[in-house]
Amino acid sequence: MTRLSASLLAQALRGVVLPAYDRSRITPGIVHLGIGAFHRAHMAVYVDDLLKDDPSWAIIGASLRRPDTKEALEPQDGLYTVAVRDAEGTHPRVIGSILKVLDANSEREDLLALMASPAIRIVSLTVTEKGYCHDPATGELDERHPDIAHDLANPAAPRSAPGMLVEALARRRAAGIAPFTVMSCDNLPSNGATVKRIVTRFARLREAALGDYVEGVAFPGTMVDRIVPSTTDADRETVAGLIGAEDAWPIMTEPFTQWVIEDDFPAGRPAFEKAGAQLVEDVEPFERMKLRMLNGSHSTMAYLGYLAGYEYISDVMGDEDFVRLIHGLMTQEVMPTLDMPGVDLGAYRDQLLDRFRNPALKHRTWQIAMDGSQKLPQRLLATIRERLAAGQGFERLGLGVAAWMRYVIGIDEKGDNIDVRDPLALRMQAIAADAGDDAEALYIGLSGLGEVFGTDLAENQSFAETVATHLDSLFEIGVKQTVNEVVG
Ligand code: CS2
Repeated sequence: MTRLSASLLAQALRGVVLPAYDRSRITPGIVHLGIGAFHRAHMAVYVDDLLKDDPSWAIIGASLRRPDTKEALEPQDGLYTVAVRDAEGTHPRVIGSILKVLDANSEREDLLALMASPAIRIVSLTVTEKGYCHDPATGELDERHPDIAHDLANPAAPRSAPGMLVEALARRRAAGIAPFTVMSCDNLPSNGATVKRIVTRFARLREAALGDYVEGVAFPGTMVDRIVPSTTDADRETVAGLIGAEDAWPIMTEPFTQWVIEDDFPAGRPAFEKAGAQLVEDVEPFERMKLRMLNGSHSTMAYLGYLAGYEYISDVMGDEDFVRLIHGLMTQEVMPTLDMPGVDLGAYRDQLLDRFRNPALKHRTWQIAMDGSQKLPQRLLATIRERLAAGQGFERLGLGVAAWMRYVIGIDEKGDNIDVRDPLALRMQAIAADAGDDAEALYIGLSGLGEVFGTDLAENQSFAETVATHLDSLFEIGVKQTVNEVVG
């Protein structure tokens, strides 16, 4: 079968939506760090919608860790398929907004030179929570992080995202070129302000004046939302069948997409609103709503669901007890913490439950379970802190935290190993080994992880009671029974 490529596009693929602009005329205006599946299902699609009106905003992507995206897209001239799945079927569309992908490891100089060039007016990022090298509990740069130490010692050859941004900004400053706007599209709390704090701190450690300069750079906050399971070989086959060509890395996703952006782009921006993005003054209420409602539910379903033997989120949604748990978590415990004038939170919740049910979207609980130590603070713990301060209960959120503790010990209910992926995995497994069968000791060990729980939660009596009781129950009667008791 022929491979998807620019020359193939000219022959038109039957039944497939194709770029609505002449690809030979588009020029780069955006560098995107972390060119993973999420970006390709989200921002790259919005930009693809806009290039017909303004061809100067195409994207050059970069991967900071692995060259696999470059290897997949290069032979395809940067083209790939986004396949939207719902109960009716799979709807393919070829995206052309990514001109090229650079591998930061082998093409670092090219990437830095590009980021320092005047054509680039936005550098956006999806490097996942851990890619910012910060302490998730405080939102500050982790100055002892090995990549940060490396980049401070080798500022002109950085490997971390903060190091790349600061080196490129330093080069622009030296050349008298106005700075680009930095736009994080990761699920961090207050992602604009948080990333600004991290990057400014890194710059200041390099040189005080560089810190002052970065202080003046715009870091608009964003709320991003689209569910994107990782692509499987079966998906590759499905897409090949639909487009009649081979695509080494199609992206499978849901119909829903949302993007809320703080309108702060001194160097200009594409007309994102024309592609359906909401441009607002303050994104934080939207971000809080999404992180607590969607991602808080997701993480809770991921740990409990994985342990209960459910491979996909849609399987979890097939269990009525779990549905009641998640409905209750959102309605009773999260919604009262949100202040969203003009948004119908009940409707938002119901829409989320429908999205989770999407049977065509094979979203693994294991995938969502990854990197929990980086995700829990903004997804579950921030809500719990507010409920504690108001003297309110948090049974279901507490069960989510207990399920994470039960999961990260790395052994499931049948005694099989769990492949726990987390930057703290080794430390957590050492804590679990020390605790042995003692659930109380496990609770004390894990809640002592300061970068996850801070000191306040570790020392909080009600937090300990709620979470440790659930953890004990997870060990004693198992996941399904515990969920049943909590919803009963
Ligand atoms: C998920 C998110 O993997 C995860 O942790 O919760 O990737 C989620 O699918 C997206 O944030 C949805 O917008």
